[in-house]
Amino acid sequence: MTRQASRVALALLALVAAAFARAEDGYDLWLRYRPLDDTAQARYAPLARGIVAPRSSPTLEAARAELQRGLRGLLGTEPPLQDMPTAGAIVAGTPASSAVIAALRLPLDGLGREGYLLRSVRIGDAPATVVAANDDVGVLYGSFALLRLVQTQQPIDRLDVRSAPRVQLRVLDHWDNLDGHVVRGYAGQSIWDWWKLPGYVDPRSVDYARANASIGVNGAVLNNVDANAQILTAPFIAKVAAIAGALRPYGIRVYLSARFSAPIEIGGLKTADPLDAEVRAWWAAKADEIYRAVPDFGGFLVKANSEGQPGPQDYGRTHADGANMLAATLAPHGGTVMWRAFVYDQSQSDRAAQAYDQFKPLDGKFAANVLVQVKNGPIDFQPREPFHPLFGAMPKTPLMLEVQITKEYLGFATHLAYLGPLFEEVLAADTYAAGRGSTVAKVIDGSLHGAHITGMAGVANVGSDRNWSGSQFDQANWYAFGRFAWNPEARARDVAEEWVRMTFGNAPDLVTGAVELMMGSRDTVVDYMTPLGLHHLMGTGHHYGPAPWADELKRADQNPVYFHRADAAGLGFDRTKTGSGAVTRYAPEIARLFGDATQVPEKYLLWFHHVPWDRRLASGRTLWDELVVRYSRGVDGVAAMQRQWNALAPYVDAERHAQVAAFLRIQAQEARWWRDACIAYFQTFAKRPLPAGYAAPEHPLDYYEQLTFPNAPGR
Ligand code: BDP
Repeated sequence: MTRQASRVALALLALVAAAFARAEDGYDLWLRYRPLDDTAQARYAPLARGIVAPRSSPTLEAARAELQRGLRGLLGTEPPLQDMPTAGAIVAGTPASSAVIAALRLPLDGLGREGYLLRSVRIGDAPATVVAANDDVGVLYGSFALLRLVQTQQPIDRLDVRSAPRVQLRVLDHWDNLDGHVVRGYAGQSIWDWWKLPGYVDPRSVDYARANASIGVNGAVLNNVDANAQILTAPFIAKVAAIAGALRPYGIRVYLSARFSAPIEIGGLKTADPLDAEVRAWWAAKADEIYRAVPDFGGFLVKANSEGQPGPQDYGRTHADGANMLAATLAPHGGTVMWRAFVYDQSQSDRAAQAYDQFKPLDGKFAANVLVQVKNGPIDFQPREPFHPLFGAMPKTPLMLEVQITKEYLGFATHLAYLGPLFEEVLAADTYAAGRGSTVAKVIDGSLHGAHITGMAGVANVGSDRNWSGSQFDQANWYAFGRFAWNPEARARDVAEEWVRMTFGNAPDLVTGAVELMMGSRDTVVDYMTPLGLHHLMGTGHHYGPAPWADELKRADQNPVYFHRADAAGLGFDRTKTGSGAVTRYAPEIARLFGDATQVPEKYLLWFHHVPWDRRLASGRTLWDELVVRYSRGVDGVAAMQRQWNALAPYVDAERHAQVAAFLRIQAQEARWWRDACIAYFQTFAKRPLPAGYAAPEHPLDYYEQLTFPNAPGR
């Protein structure tokens, strides 16, 4: 080739690559619908022959549109709409909306409103694939499920899939302020453009709704738990109604975080006492006003008497008094109160026990439409926590699990940490509340204690970034939340595999490699941040990077030194009976296990025990040596993820590959920073040398102590 010809060829290649890359910026999430390879297209081709689907409601219309859009992308042919099915066609609908479905007399019992049936049938002589449900929203969920089978290249010729959600309220909590800032958000600004609403509804809301419907999320709390009462004023209610209108066809109800003192701030009352008649009347009128604008409004999320937020205790009332007052105003409209148990008071007692101590005595005192929303662990969304002791401890109260999808304590958007294993770990944890097998999953799906109302909430990681979640892999955490809320006994590995296939592709080496990378990622973060049960060592306020030395906050129980308790003797928080006693909040079987330093799983060792530096652990190494080994293992783990990711380059489009690779480089540097800062700090107590072969921290301790991050995002 001449010089010029090769230059032209290179330029052409670059153009092709650029076009490819532009198309893959992550906006499409797991709903990419890129063409399958020829063999797979041939296999699913019959689905493109036609769709028989009623369009008699916006939800059915959305289901039809999604099937056509998905199959057009995946198979290259858009299935035409038909009145009567041709061979191979898709038939979607409910018995009420579709005569064809009604005539098939399918077993839809037990699927509820949201469940669906996917089945291969014969209509006359012709084979067909049915997407059937009792209600339109079930048809929508079933349509996404059928597309997922094609996207992940599963067999569909003898289909018989019945699926219904095991949890009723599957809700994303947006910690979005009314000025567009997202608290603990690392993916840009809020997707709610309050300023332009209600006149302009960003079409992005519809893609947001599609993504949620595809994983079964059916609720969204639109505003931050540290709520601004303005959201309850008439202008904002109109804005909320506009958003609700965009989400409604996708089966999503909107909820609002309610500020407990709103009757004073926007109602002109002198008190917000929940037992005051005027206060009750104000809230009742407010609820009526909201329901006039949003007839299917979901209800209120409340953070009360927590971290400075107002609440019923300001008036000598209990959390139950507060929750029940709001519940009474919502009950006539079918709304729900999600009352958070994330509280810790001014007492000097162990923060890990305080929510339990405040809420356990209130079991049985909440109104029927109240859920108490409990974080996965007793402190605060740490990389690893044991399950919250309230799970299983309030048999007469529906408990809702709250997890954080946004990675406030796991390296923000740049660190790759797949949270599926974290969700699975808490849901599979055995509370022993009613003997062996009383898992958190069974508490929250209501099966353990017969709860009549069930829920799971995830603090959203969604923002205005083009890729929605701040990083490509953080999309997997949104996806996993939905899948676990639908089925709390899901497996993180299966969920990761689905997501990889839909998000990147089905090549076997790609799937294996990416799933391996994801499955180890959260443990890697735990290793380089908070191994062996350490927790809350993050920088004060912004929670970015290590600051185990931090001791400046007035409240002791917000300082890292409170949590790790390093001294000359050893490391860790003694929460045994002879220590803070927090371990006694668990069922006796668990309290015995966690309370025994020789039995407790090592991953929780320093959560429950103050352990001498020279104590031998399972590895035969001393605590100090093991600590150094774990921190170092975390750093090595990131290097391994970098190698794994590089090996996947042939399978991933250039733009997404490059962004993940760049983020992994940041993660590698910051893992080293975490390791070195923590080892340098803990060594001042342990006063022991590093084990042979382990590198000394790159800088002296004071270098790390002097770093400040006034502009860290998400505050
Ligand atoms: C903590 C966050 C804080 C939240 C709080 C909560 O740092 O911004 O307001 O949780 O859940 O993790 O209320």
